[in-house]
This record gives sequence, structure tokens and C-alpha cells, in this order.
Amino acid sequence: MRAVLSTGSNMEDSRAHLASVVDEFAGELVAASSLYATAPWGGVAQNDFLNQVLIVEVDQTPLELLRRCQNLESRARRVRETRWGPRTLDVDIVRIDGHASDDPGLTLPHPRASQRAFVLVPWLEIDPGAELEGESVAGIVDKLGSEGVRRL
Ligand code: PH2
Ligand code: MG
Ligand code: MG
Repeated sequence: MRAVLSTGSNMEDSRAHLASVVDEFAGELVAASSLYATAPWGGVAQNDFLNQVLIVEVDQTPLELLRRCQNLESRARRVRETRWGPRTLDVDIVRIDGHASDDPGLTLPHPRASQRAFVLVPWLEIDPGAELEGESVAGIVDKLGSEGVRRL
């Protein structure tokens, strides 16, 4: 099963937190984007984020992959405080090829991905032909713009 993951951090050593995800999926990694410095999305005043997108090929169910992502967040001592607020590590499943779900525990594709240049721009870097719900990611980015998303 092929999945697109979005990782983000704006607390502590953000590079190390993102690297912990690359390490976890090292043997299953299809592609990893550059790191991006991104302005906070969602209206909470906070430090800029570091974001990255990974494409992985895993031999797991969607819920098993979700647990694995949540374990990585726990290992980073992630505390869930403010919605859309600061975090040590966020690992979101953006899309799983051939899979859609409206389960509130794991909605796929990620319901807000199409509003988030910090997800779409890194994704486009590693998959220029990417599609989200039948629309090209390149086309979505054209409409949305990519202000505040800087490739490092
Ligand atoms: N994550 C959020 C809220 N806002 N903004 C940016 N730039 N990057 C993020 O990863 C991010 C955010 C909550 O998931
Ligand atoms: Mg998130
Ligand atoms: Mg999350």
C-alpha cells in the first residue's frame, strides 16, 4: 500500500523530529521531499514550522499505519493542547492510494490537505503528477498560491 505522509514540527529540534520519521520508514521510503520552512496555518500565533512530505510503500493496513504514525508522535513526547497549535511532531496521512474513508479517526484523503500549501508544495516536488480527489495537485497549488512556504 502506497501512502503520502506529511510531517511537521515547530518545537524543540524540529529537524531531528522530522528525521525520526525518515529513519522509521527508511526501508519503505519511495521518496522524501526537501524540508520547507512554513508560516503557521490555522490562525494560531506561533513559530514557523518545518514541514516535509514522504511517500512510503508499506505492507500494512491503513489503521496499522496510523498507529505507527501516532507512536512516532508519542516518542516525540507530543502533547495535544491547542488545535492547530505548536507541536514537537505531527505525522499525518494525506492520502493512501486507492483508499477513501470517512472514519472520524482516519479520514482519507486528509480533509484539509487541499487548503494547505505546506502539504501540497512538498508533495508536488516529489510527485509532479500527484492528484487529490480527482484534481491535480499542481492545479490546486496554482489556485491556492504558495506564499509562506520556503524550500530549504
Ligand atoms: N500544522 C498544524 C497547524 N498549522 N502550519 C504549518 N505551516 N505547518 C504545519 O504542519 C501545521 C500548521 C496542525 O496540524
Ligand atoms: Mg496536522
Ligand atoms: Mg496530525
